Amino acid sequence: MTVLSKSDWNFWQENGYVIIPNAVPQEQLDRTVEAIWWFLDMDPNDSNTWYRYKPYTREDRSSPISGAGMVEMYQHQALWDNRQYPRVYQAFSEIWDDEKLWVSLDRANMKPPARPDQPDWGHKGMIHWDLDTSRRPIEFGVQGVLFLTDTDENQGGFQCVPGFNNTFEEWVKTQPEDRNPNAPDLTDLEVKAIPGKAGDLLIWHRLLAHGNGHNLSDKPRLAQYITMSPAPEDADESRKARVSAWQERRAMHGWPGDSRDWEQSRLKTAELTTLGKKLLGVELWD
Ligand SMILES: O=C(O)CCC(=O)C(=O)O
Repeated sequence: MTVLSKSDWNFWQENGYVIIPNAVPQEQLDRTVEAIWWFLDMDPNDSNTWYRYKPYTREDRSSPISGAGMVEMYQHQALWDNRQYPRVYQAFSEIWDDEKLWVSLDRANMKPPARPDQPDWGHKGMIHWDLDTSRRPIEFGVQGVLFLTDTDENQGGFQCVPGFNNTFEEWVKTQPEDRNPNAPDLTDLEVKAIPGKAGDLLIWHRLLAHGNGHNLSDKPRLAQYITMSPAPEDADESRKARVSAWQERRAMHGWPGDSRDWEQSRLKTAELTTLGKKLLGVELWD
């Protein structure tokens, strides 16, 4: 039984993203939400605590959260349970038509509602690519986000220019030489907020310009980023780096990370299933 239906594939082709409902069970979503509040030392029932940190900046990394809501938590058991959940894996293996995958060691998101008395938290949203679109070839790749709670259109969640991955090469011919290769000029492009239900896994094509929006609701936006890609062969150095990040409960090199080291000092290393071990790389696929 496949996870993606014929109509999912048609939707994917047309829009550059697809939503897999009920990707993980509700108990796992609950545990992940709880883990985020724990990590941020915030009370889900007291909205005043949601603004307790200033967002981190390039110069000052002392906070565990960015203005766009990036939560610097990477190795919690709850995050791993979602990464190693078979339905999540199956969705990515169908998209790639490959069973030997590695999972990203990515973080979570908590974007609190914009509030006039909290000017540091008015992030209006962004649209970008996580690749340099001036380089060729642009290889196929995907990114993904798991909705941890129901998320309305105005709640600061995932947004994109649907189908833009299909029209990109034509569009780029109309752009100036010195355009920003990491973010499109949005003139004539239509950004759409994509609402979803708790447990939806949204997978998007990496050439789809995307980001998250302005949270104009009264609820926080909560999500976990998960993607997978074919496990590289002869990649012993990356394998070692991934295994150490998991064992030591920290971000991979190059990610902002948590200067408080909460995961390192307060958590045990996450337990992995056989699938989880292969997705990390501590066990080989063959
Ligand atoms: O928060 C989101 O849903 C989008 C995140 C994003 O832009 C990214 O992971 O590159």
